[in-house]
Amino acid sequence: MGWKKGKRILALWTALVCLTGSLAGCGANGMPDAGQAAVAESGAGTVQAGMDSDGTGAADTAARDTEGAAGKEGATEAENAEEKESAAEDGGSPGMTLPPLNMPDDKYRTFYEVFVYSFYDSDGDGIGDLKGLTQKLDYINDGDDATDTDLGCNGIWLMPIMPSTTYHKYDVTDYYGIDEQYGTMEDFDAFMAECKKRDIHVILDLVLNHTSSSHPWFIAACDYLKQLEDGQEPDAGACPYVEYYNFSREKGAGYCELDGTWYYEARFWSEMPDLNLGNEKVREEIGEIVDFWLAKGVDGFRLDAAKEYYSGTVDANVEVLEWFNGMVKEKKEDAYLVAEVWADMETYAAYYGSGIDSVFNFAFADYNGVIANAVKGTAPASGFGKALCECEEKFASYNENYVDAPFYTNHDLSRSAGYYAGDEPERQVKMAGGMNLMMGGCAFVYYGEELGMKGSGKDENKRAPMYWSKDAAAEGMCRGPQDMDEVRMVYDSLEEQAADKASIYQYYKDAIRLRNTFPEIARGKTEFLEEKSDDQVCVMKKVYEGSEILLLINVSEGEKKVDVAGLTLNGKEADGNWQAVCDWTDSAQTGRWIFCGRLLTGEEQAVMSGTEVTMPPYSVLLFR
Ligand SMILES: [Ca+2]
Ligand SMILES: [Ca+2]
Ligand SMILES: [Ca+2]
Repeated sequence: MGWKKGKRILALWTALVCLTGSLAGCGANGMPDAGQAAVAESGAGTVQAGMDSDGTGAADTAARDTEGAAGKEGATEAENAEEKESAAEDGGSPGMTLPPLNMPDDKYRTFYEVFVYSFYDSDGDGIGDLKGLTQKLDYINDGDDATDTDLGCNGIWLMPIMPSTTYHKYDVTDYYGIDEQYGTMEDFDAFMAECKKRDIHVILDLVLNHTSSSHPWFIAACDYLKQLEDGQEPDAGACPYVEYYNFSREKGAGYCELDGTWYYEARFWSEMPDLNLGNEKVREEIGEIVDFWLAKGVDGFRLDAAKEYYSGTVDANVEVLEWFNGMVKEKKEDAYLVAEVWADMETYAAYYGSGIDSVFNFAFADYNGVIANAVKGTAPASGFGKALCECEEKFASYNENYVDAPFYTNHDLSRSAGYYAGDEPERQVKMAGGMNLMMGGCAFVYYGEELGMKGSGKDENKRAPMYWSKDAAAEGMCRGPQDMDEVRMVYDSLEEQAADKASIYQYYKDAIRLRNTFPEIARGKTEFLEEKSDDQVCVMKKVYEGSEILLLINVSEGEKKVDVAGLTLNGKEADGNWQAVCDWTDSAQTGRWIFCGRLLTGEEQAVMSGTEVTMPPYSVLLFR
């Protein structure tokens, strides 16, 4: 091959790279990797790894020439070297030339749940802090769409950061401060400023069901009650704080003893007295707390334990949320609110009646949720699509503006690396994370899940130090909660996983990348295609503003074939003419189905032959 021809091919190759967003063999970003294609026949023949099979179009020409020039078998060493050089010129390293992201500025984000205590320690005391988190923001999102060295999350849920007596900080002693273990208010302001630069939205964990028993309100109330004469009734005029909590002379369910005479409601722990959320003064206090943090620039709140506002009384809880939602939205119209209601789906769906944006979708989480059951094979894969449709219908019946809040694990649940006991647990861990991130709504990823961290049993174990490095003495490593058992990791630390294209970490990045590229994934209405689904395969469409995306999900350890004949996508009937190498921003004009994304858990590639799609084990394929 002559030098000139080589240059021409390189130019085409570069164009192709721009179109696909991936380089030969790297397969990053969840996009089909044209460079790995081994076969590309004309007409509607067999297509591997998403090669364009049609005989026309620039992308196709590029694909052909690429195969000739840079394909693994035909290329000389010199040509391959030249290709690498070109890639380096192009973006610095393979995989750096990315297709455009498409992220409408709305509430359908991908949040990263951070336990500051265990994330990154900036001052060497072993406890994570806000400065440390700020230093690691580029890990979560560097604010540059052109790079893929970050996770791609565009939201952070901060577990409680206010002054508290415990390591977990769910017992607040001051709603207007920063716990000194985590730093100062200046640190928080600096953190917020860096988040704004990166368009990372921040929501605070707001604990309204209870305060700490060391909160000045509770101390004042108790001091007042203790000095009352025998039989004397408390007077809120003398001490308003007696009405901030639920005091009683009777020891009701969920009550703790204060002294020989008085009891107080404390559902979780004696040192977490429940607030009386029906009290007007308490509501005024909460309004001021909201003002304070909104002025700090936070984008919303995660509402802890909303089910216990009035334990056992859904209507009363919904009323509290309705008040809170209205109050917050009056102050900040586009604030984002998500409530924790740890209950069954029928129950938490009803909380959408409050008008709140989101309620965590517990049904899909945990070792026995919809996702894990499908991945373990203890429930049919089709159950995933069915459950999604069921939720969408149910939530919308309460509030048509609901935003689902899918998550897979959180700080109260065992980490997912322990869920799977099969032969290929790593593939299952990836698969389940991928399914979580293919769900509609505002998705939440618990820190460390993207590394497959371990942790189960007592709560402390679920909140182990972020696994930056296998060296516990490495810079920034936290020591974890004091009562944590030794948590043995089964998968590598970030250091190794960042360098391994097949790691859980890369898989999560690819999944988030797909989410940030195709708005249909988070925002589309699910159309479950039951006739194409079975116990191991779930086929569904997502439809958003008239644009459709097709998801094929194989949760089995074996290959699965799906014939898409009879299906229509964006007005195009499946006809076996596939397009993989494309500019999807203009896909409506191509007249062909586009293989536009995939999440693979192993070496096996997708193969399209006619209208039949062969899905690799534990894979997600996307078409548009
Ligand atoms: Ca520290
Ligand atoms: Ca980036
Ligand atoms: Ca309560």
